Amino acid sequence: MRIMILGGDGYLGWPTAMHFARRGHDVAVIDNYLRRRIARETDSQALIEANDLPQRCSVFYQLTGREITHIEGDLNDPSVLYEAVRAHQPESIIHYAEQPSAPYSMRGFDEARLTLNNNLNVTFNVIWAVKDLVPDCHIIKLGTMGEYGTPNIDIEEGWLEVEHKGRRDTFLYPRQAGSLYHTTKILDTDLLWFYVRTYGLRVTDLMQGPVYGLSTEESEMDERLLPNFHYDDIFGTVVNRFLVQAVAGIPLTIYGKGGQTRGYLNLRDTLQCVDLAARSPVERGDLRILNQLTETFTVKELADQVARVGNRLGLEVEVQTIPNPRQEAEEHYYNPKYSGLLDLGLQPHYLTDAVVEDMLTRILRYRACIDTNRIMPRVKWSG
Ligand code: USQ
Repeated sequence: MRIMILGGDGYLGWPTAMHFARRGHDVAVIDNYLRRRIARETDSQALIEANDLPQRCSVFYQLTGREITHIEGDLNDPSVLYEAVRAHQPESIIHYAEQPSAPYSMRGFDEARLTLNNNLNVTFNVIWAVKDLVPDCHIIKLGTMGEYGTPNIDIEEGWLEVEHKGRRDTFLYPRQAGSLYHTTKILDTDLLWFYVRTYGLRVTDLMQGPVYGLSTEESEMDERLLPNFHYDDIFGTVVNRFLVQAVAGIPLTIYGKGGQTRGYLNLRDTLQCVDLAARSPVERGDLRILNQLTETFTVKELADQVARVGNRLGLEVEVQTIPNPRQEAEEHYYNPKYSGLLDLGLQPHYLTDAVVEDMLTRILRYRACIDTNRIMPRVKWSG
């Protein structure tokens, strides 16, 4: 398959590129290093900062003999995307090219505007490039479970059948996000759905929960292939943050009551999910929405597990509750359906104590690089 990965420098983008290239697919990645720039600007650099794409592609080639084409370019500029699509003629486009941080999107006017413009423009450009140049191409878009928010009813997989005054119809499941970043993903879904209906595009929109993990099958080959791994308050997701806090001897930062429940998955399972989606393209005119998670936890359950395993390793881990910088429900109903990817064949890697121990052990090697100024939340939703 000819695959283009937009946002190929990212935490998910680079492992995805290696995954497909190693399996013999023809892979091109595009990135403008936006995340690296805003990480520098907000003093939120990764614990393990990956080399740039040309260097990593070269290491990967030396080890596997497989080439990954890399393009540095800003996908806000339609000509960059059109040129790349013309040259590569992708059968699948995996679209990760968005500003991915909820806290960054809530930091102020400039950050909110950048998030809104970047995320919507890139999705819009992808839609048009596919429609004009490769209308059969399957767009696989990374959405987020955060699009649904935390409703007091079960979360269905993308769609809800509604009965109203004796009549029935099916609509996109109601969405109500908790940050501007998550809201841009809702708007992406609406744009995609409009253009799927209008132009008959093929789209899979993956509603992903927070991801954790440091390594994948391919990154095990060489440390220089590791994805960038964030633990800061801006780009670090909660499990990765707790692991680093445990190693650094900082009490784990539960925001508020800690009853916030989310659907989590291992980085290795993100690759499986995207692979399964790519190998089962939808028909023209279909928008398939899949909830991408393997298990649910409260934040407090996660903290307790990391503390328990960390203490077994002799780390003396404490757990603290700090005022919640976000506006979100801290105790709520949460029952998402997520059978679509399991039906396609997903074999989950669950967050067992052994997995936590393995991640803690890996992070211990980088203990000296942890900057403790990047732990406490620096962005408040209330401004
Ligand atoms: N949290 C804490 N303590 C921390 C960090 C986070 O209690 O130190 C809490 C948050 O308040 C939230 C939950 O943990 O309730 C998850 O936070 P997160 O930072 O791991 O995830 P979030 O900001 O929601 O965003 C992440 C990714 C995003 C993805 C999303 C999926 O950065 O790209 O879309 O997870 S979801 O959360 O399901 O919307």
